[in-house]
Amino acid sequence: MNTHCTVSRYLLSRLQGLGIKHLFGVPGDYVLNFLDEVVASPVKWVGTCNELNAGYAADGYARCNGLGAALVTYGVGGLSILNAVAGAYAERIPLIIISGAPPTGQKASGALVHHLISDYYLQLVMFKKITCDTAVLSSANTAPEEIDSVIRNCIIQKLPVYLEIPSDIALAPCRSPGEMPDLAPLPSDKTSLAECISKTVEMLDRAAHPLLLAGMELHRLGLGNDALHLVEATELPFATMLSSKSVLPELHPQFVGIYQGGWSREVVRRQVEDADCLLSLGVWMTDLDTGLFSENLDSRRMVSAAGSQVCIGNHHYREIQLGDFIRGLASRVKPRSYLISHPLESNHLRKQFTPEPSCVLTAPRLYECLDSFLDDQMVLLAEPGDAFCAAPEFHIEEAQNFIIQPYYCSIGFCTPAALGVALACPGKRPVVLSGDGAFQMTAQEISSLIRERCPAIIILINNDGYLIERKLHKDGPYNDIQMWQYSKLPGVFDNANYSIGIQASTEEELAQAMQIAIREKEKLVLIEARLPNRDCSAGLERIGKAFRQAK
Ligand SMILES: Cc1ncc(C[n+]2csc(CCOP(=O)(O)OP(=O)(O)O)c2C)c(N)n1
Ligand SMILES: [Mg+2]
Repeated sequence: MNTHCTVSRYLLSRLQGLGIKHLFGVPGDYVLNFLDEVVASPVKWVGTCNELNAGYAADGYARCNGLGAALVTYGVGGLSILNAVAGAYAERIPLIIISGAPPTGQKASGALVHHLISDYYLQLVMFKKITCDTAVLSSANTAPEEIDSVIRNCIIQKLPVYLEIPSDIALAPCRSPGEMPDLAPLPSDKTSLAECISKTVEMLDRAAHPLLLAGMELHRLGLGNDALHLVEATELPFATMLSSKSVLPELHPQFVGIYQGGWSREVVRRQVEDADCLLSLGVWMTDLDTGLFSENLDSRRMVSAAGSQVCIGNHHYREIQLGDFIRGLASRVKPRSYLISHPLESNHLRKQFTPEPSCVLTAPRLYECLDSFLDDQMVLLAEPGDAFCAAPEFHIEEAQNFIIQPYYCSIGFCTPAALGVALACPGKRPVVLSGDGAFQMTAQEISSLIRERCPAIIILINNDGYLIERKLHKDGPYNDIQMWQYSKLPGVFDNANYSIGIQASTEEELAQAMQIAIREKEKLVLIEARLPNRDCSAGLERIGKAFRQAK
């Protein structure tokens, strides 16, 4: 046995090998042994203000880097990160969650140690529900295999995993890491694959108005380029959904728009629903992606590939990996040489924003202004709330440049996630579009953004409370929140001059503030956009109406 290797070093070496350069978290006595090894390794420790934020930061990191990791202490830390891990599980984001734990001797004797909830298994049981694999490293002999197996599942299944390391095991000597575990994706069933590709090719070649609907799994499985190759090779027009926004470029001439069932723009809804062959790739028909299930799609004219199966009419082909299906189709479908299948109308050009002199800011103008400033070096993160409802209107050209939690929808995600985004893609600038309510959940993570010199732009939509909730239901006092002096916050968290806070109440002030943000490339800039009269986007008005009617 190589005495220089320990369980901690083994794990850190694997993290490094998988492209993890940053580890987010909060210390505690059960993880200090491991943390000493972290700071001695090339993996950079990034402390956050709390564990929930560490989880969100690791999630943002994983959305850009392909994998993220967070470290917490037992009980108090482990339970604080649960909501972030649940979000990653719901949305298929691969995260490695490492928790320290009391030493094995104490566990064996059942000692009543601090941070214990009721027994030594409760935290593990909770994590089992929201991860695809777990391991409690109870012996240095078995730890390497257990670490490799858990990591392998994380990467292959694209889901969070949980590793618990008792504090004594962290320093226990173990064998040195050998070859990386085999991370090859699961194979498809060859016969079924060939059959469903042939059937799909037949349907597409026969169709006069086919269309490709690109879904969230393309994002999660990193299949954007394969899907782009397919649409370009075949000249198929395509639509995306809010959850898959920008997985295919939005300035592409074949882009039809964002499909949201009955909430779609009419021209988009018609083109998707009237397609005589709809190739649906990686789509999850969630309530918010389908306008509260108001989609009107005829399954007889559809091919749906998602969740490792392809459905054509009543026929289900199982064990089909989406990537294999898309690449197989691209090599077989005939290109369409006529423009009839192209979008009916183009709405894809970014408009210039010219502020009206002395004009009070409104929500639609705020979003127009922001859209005009976005560029390919920015990653837009949008919170649930009006930001989320306005999101379809932004023009995003690259898959990696738009991040939301479209399904789990936990408010407060974006500010800490921006920390992960900035560290995973140092060449890019995160732009957080957040409501005041969402921002209040995790605002303190601005301090970590400043400490790490992440030049995020935070656009704070100050519409005086939980506006989306006011619109979905009759209003009540529970939607009121304390008014903060938001633009002063960067100063509070900053002990040097790495940040700027600006307030904007008119179109001119906003345009000026955006110009400052662009100019001050190295600084964190928070722009508090004050919207009087609880003004909102057309998208939120529509969604509010749909929710109230559905009651
Ligand atoms: C963690 C969490 N708690 C509660 C909710 C329910 N929720 C969804 S949106 C929202 C209000 C958002 O308010 P704000 O951020 O100000 O956005 P606005 O609608 O005002 O634009 C709440 C409380 C949630 N999604 N996530
Ligand atoms: Mg609000």
